[in-house]
Amino acid sequence: MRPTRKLETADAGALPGARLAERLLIVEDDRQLAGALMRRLQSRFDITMISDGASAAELLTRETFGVVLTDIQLPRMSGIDLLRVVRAYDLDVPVIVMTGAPSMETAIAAIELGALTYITKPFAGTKLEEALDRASKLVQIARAKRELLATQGAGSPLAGDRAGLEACFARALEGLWLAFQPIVDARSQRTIAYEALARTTEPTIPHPGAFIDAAERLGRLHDFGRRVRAVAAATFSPPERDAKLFINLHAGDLTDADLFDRNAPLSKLASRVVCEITERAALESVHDVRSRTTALRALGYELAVDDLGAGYAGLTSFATLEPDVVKLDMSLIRNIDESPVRSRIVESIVRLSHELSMRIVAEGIETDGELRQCVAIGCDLLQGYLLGRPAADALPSAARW
Ligand code: G
Ligand code: MN
Repeated sequence: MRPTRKLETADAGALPGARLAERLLIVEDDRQLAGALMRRLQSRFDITMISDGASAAELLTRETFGVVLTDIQLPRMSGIDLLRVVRAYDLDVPVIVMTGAPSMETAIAAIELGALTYITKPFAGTKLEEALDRASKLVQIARAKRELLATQGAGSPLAGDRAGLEACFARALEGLWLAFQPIVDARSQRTIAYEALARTTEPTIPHPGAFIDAAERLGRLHDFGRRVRAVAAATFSPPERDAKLFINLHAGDLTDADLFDRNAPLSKLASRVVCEITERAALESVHDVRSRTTALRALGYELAVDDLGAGYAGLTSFATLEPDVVKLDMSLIRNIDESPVRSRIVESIVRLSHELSMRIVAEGIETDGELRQCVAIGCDLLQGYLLGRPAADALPSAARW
């Protein structure tokens, strides 16, 4: 039976949208600026002022605010880490990040973590007021939308409805299963590995992205990762007995002790497993990535960089992971046979990777032309619908060329 939906936290439920939107939390350690912000905004907002990140994080897990305005450089916890906490607990409060020292990395991190806007100090003209205005309108729209959805009953979990999201997530974990997609050796044309892809019987979580999104919002990434690894260890039984297993790790999984536990179910298969770590996630957020990847290698795992070329231009994942395998994002592969420019770029990535003793997987191959071009360019391993769709039972690819 579907549990009845309940709006989050008692105080939020009791506040009408307009009043909640007025509750502003300012996190600023510079006293002068804090005072100036207070004077400037107190006629329009019900302001709570906090001077360090950790106290603000703690407060946010207990109380609901309409808008959060935070500095980046703060004592005890940075504004970016605070944003992480906000995303884990309160699901849709708009956060405005302000800084006196803008840098590309913090701006990117802030946007990735869903900051509403990023403003630089000193605040010229009415920029600050405009950002706050926009934020409080968004809160009101979010609440109205939530109410509307609640009157409709079913549907996907509501953004701010933690209880509903928790219930969906629990069912999704319960119904988690893995599809396996063949990865084919370009020379022998044999299936030599399978990538495990998370699926669930829970209808409100339609794809892996939504699954991870829910896990992140609920602060339960580790539970998701553990379940994936346990199910992988229990259900991976390919027809080729020595086939390898490629498994997707989230950057956050690197902080889970279970991953490094010798007695964890997947650890026993480690020498057959390649851990894919996506280029999309910010590895910078993980403390001490180097020693963690070293520990994974010590257990017998190999490492792959996943989704290479999917929009992220940095070299951090390459430099820090020193991967054994590089997986080219399918956006690079799409119509590669019709694009000499893309072919040349991919070819040089392949060549450089080979010089570093890394194997290359071309992902997302859908057509004969793409397949032929990937082989011609020197990709070692091939994956995509043309070679085999993800399936509940690990099935070898039937494709020959
Ligand atoms: O991020 P990652 O590379 O792990 O994601 C793989 C996703 O791509 C899976 O959800 C899988 O179902 C999908 N996929 C696998 N092969 C193909 C393909 O040939 N074409 C498309 N469009 N998607 C694919
Ligand atoms: Mn992958």
